[in-house]
Amino acid sequence: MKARKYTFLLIFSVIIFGINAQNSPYIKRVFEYRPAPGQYINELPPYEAGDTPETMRAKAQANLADDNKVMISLGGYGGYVVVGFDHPIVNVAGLADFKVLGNAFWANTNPNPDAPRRGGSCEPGIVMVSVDVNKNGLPDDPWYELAGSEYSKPETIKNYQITYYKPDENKVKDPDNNYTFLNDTTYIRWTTNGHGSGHLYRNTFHNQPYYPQWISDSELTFNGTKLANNYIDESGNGSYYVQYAYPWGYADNAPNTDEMSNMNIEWAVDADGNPVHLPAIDFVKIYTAVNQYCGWLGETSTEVMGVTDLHPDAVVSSVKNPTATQALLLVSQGRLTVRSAGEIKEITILDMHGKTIATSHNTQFVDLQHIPAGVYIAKIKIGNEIITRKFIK
Ligand SMILES: [Ca+2]
Ligand SMILES: [Ca+2]
Ligand SMILES: [Ca+2]
Repeated sequence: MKARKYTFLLIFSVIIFGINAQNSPYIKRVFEYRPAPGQYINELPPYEAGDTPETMRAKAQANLADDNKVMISLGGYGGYVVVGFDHPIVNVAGLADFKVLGNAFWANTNPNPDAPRRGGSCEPGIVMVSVDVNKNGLPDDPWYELAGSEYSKPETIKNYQITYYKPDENKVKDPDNNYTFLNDTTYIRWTTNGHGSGHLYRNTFHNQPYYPQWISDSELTFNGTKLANNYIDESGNGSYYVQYAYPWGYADNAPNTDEMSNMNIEWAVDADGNPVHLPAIDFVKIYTAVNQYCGWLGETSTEVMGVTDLHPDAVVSSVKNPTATQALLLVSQGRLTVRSAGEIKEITILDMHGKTIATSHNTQFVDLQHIPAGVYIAKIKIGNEIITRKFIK
């Protein structure tokens, strides 16, 4: 009798522990930090003699993990960082799932009333997601791009490839004699797969080497989707550049307080551009999405300060593909989401006394903001069937 009681207590405490165990909304691990050359490289985070890809990875992790929010720079086009969490980020239907923190800001005044979008310092990065399919804890599985607002635009280049060549830091400088801020216009040469070539310039504000010094390779190659340039020289004389935000789906493209910096796993597409449904993701990769140079501002580089799960306590239902008469229930951010392959005609929420406290028609969502925390019953009419589920708010 006593043994049974202890067994019960043990199980009970395991359940309580399970309920109390909280997922961290923040990055836990940086798996790889491989920036392209840039004016902030070797400084954000700082390179010191003897550093290796592993020690620089650890520095990037120290900056981004938990709530540290210390910036790293990804450099010019293609430079990237790969991060992971202490739990899978759930793809909640109809809601953004995570936020990428950068250092974008809006200009104080709109310099161009005719501009189609808000502008300031917007340095868009492509965001990719991946699932730990082989369950080894490492990001060695297929990647899916979050198709942001520019994904299908004709000016967006897919499968862009760029190679940067390590410069001789003691080379003879080639200054721009008409623009005093650029003191070497042939500093770091780059070539692409049929989309032109050029140089990443050196400017007078940053005197350290721009090529990542911990990487011994004499060439650095990156691949991905390239967005069109997003800057306008509003002054016309190289003194005032504004980088305009793309509408949605890019890192470091809008202030962290703005919903535009939120990402939705529902935007994921495969390499052929087909939408993929991912119930949850384990890894996020961010890379600089433009190859542009803005005079004294230097090359455009995506910066990252963190990634935050917007609903760390959301759970993936064990039912992977609900049939017409099955439904997945998810409660997050004050709303109930019902996922079903069938047509959801009505959702009625009852309290434990059987009293109706909310209803919705012809939608998968029910707003629960006004309902106190507790246990409830959802009666869901799918087609001509009614199913009943219990849930906790
Ligand atoms: Ca979502
Ligand atoms: Ca893996
Ligand atoms: Ca930035």
